[in-house]
Parts: sequence; C-alpha cells; structure tokens
Amino acid sequence: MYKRSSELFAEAKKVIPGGVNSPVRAFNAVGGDPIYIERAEGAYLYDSDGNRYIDYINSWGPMILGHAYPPVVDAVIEKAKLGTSFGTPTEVETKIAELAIKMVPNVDKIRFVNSGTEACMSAVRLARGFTSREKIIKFAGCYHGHSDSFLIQAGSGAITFGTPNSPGVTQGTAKDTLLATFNDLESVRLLVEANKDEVACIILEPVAGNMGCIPPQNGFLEGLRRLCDENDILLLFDEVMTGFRLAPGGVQERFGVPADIVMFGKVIGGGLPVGAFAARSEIMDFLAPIGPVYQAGTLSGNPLAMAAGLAMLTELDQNRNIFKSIDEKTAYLHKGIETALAKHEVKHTINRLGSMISIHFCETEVVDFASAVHGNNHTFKEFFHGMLENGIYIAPSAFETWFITDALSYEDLDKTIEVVEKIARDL
Ligand code: KE4
Repeated sequence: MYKRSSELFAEAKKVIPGGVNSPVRAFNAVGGDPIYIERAEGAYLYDSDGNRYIDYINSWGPMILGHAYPPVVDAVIEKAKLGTSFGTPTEVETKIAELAIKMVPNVDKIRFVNSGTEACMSAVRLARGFTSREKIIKFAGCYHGHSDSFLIQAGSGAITFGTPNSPGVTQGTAKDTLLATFNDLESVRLLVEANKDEVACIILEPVAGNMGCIPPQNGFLEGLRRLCDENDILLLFDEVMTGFRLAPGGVQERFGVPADIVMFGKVIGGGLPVGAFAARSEIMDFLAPIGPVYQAGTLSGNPLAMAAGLAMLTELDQNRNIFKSIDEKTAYLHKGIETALAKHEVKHTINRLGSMISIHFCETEVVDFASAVHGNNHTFKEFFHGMLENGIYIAPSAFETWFITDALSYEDLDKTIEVVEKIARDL
C-alpha cells in the first residue's frame, strides 16, 4: 500500500536527518514510514503509491480553502513570471499588510517574516526591547516554534525556572523562561508576583492547538489581560494556528480580548513560507530601521509568498461565510465521531473550538498539558493507522489538532465518520 513511499523515505534518510525537514512528519509518534504526497487538490491528498486521502492536516493549517486553490495558485504563477525575489520593497507587501490590518483588531502595523517561529521569536525580542525586561512567561504544552526561549520544559511545580528540553538551549536562556499552567490563572499570578517588574511578556496560544485542541476556560484570557495591565506586561497571542481561522480577526475578534502583539503563520501565507507579527504603532515603531530592536530577513516579504497570502486573505475577507461553514462542518464531524466512539464504548474526550478539533483517548477532561498527556497513546496509534489505511489522513501525533478545510464536503465528513465507526470496534 505504501511501497513507493517507503522507498522514497529510505533514500531521504541517507541525505536528510531522519528523512524529514520537520520532525513531526517522520511518524515517530505513531510508527511506520511517512507517506509521500505527490499532489493535492481540494480536500484530497494523492500519495506516491496512488492512494487518495481525505486530508485533516492541510499542511498543518494553511489550506483552509483546500489544496491547489485556484486564486492562490494563479496569483503565484503570475507573480513568478515577473521574477521571484528582488530584496527591495514591493507594492504587494503593502497590499497584504493593509488587508491584514483591516481584518485584525488592535493592530496598526505588521512585519512579515518567513515562519511562525520567526514571528514568535521576533515578537518576544520586541516585547523585551519595548519593556526593557528580560523574563517571559509561557505555558507548558504551548508551542511557539523552535526558538531557544520556547524549547523549555517545566521543572517540578508551576513556580520554577524552566529547564531546557533540547540540547543546545543554554541554562542562560532557560532561566529567563518561566512556565505556567494553561487555564490556571493562579499559576501565572504567582509567577508575576515572584518576578515583580521583571516579566516582559506572557506568550500563549490563546486557543491551544499543540496539546491537541484546548480552548481557554471562561475568564482565562480576560484574567491574563488584567494581570498584564496591572503589571505593565505585554500580552502576546500566538495566532499562528488560530489566526484567520477562528474568525477573520482570529481569537482577538472571537473572544473580544485584545493582545498587545499578535503573531501569525500558516493561513496568512496561503501555503507559502510566511509568518508575521503585528501590534499598535507605539510598539511596532520600536523595530529597526526606525527603532532600536533589530529584526531582518533576506526573503521576508518575498513577492511570491506575499501574492499567495494576499490571494488567500482576499478570499477570506470577501467570503466571510467560510468561517461559519468550517465551524459547522467541524461540529457535524464532532457529533458523528462522538456517536461512533460511544457506540463501541471507546474511552475518549473530544475537544473542539470552531474548526479546531482533537480526540483524546482518555476519560478525563483535557484542559492543560498534564491532562493532555493522560491520553492512551497505544489507542491513538491504532486509531491513526486505521484511519490512514482507510484513506483518512490525520495528524501523526496525539498532541496535534485536526485542521478543517472548507473544501471538505458533507460526503467526505460522512465517509470519515463511517471509517471511525468501522475501526472503533477494534480499539
Ligand atoms: P513554524 O515555524 O512551524 O511555521 O510555526 C511555529 C508555530 C508557532 N506557533 C504555533 C501555535 C504553531 O502551531 C506553530 C507550528 N505548528 C506545528 C504543528 N503543530 C508545525 C508542524 C511542524 O512542526 O512541522
């Protein structure tokens, strides 16, 4: 079934570490060799062995309108004919910046970079420069890319300096990253009190997607906003996953809680490498070349990537019913999967917010990292491979969120639910 993919993977491992350019793609969490995709269209992936899959990863979020979406593809083709990169300002950068600022509340200016990591890394540097403070508070289980300051694992208890969870991250870096517990406002307040006037920012995924999907509990975001206001701390929303997905204006719009800096990736690039961070002018004007905080990039604002992003955001801005449509499709899928798993008495919890959904094979509520790790990984592996063998492609890790695309039809959803029902018998 996957012969050609396995051959390609064997070749790749000779010249690329682990055969992949991003670890989660290697299927280490679920076993087996990754499948190689040759092409994709709409809601479907086609692998190197000719198998077709209904796609629930969608390049980890960007393909909210489906693969090979004509307006995006056409925009890239037309732009490429004019040259691929100049290293100068181009008009298309201003166009997408104006549109993003129109769609996202509480921001006056935006800086484009090449990945979500770069957006979050730059936003933290900007927060430290703007506040002249060095410490940051992040949440165990939240992922903001692979910048040193974020690769920090909680030590024991909530009030502790983090310890690096990757070689190469120095103690010097780790000491400035404090770890709190998602949905636990008291854990944040204690850190703020214990580090009075030293915390530059609190950074979080306002709807967590990297522990599976974990929505903020009532009052959590509002409480963080209050804590930041009372202590002159900047509130950073990592909306790399939620931005232009949970609403045109992301979580800030959906929950009505303003951030001081908001970061984007994935959807904003329409499938090309784009990250971005945005804030009010008072903060953004601290950035070089007008301010002292340095940040740069050879391909930042690349015309092809900007053209893809502009085409994507234009579609979303002009067809705002898309957001309701993907929410409804996700609710339909949730109900069907719930029924199928319950019918076979499979212990599970399903978390969902808007078009972000995840299945946890445990009976407890999943509200933070500690509860997320209680999921039965063996069951997840079986579930993953059962879905894959039946033509359904979900994230190869229990700590990921399914990404719904509006290209999914209700027939696709029914097929997915049927497969869940079929494999649930043996879980
Ligand atoms: P990138 O550097 O991968 O573009 O973005 C990092 C990032 C930042 N913030 C959030 C909330 C994110 O989800 C991500 C990246 N997401 C993962 C999937 N959960 C990307 C997949 C991968 O690492 O290959």
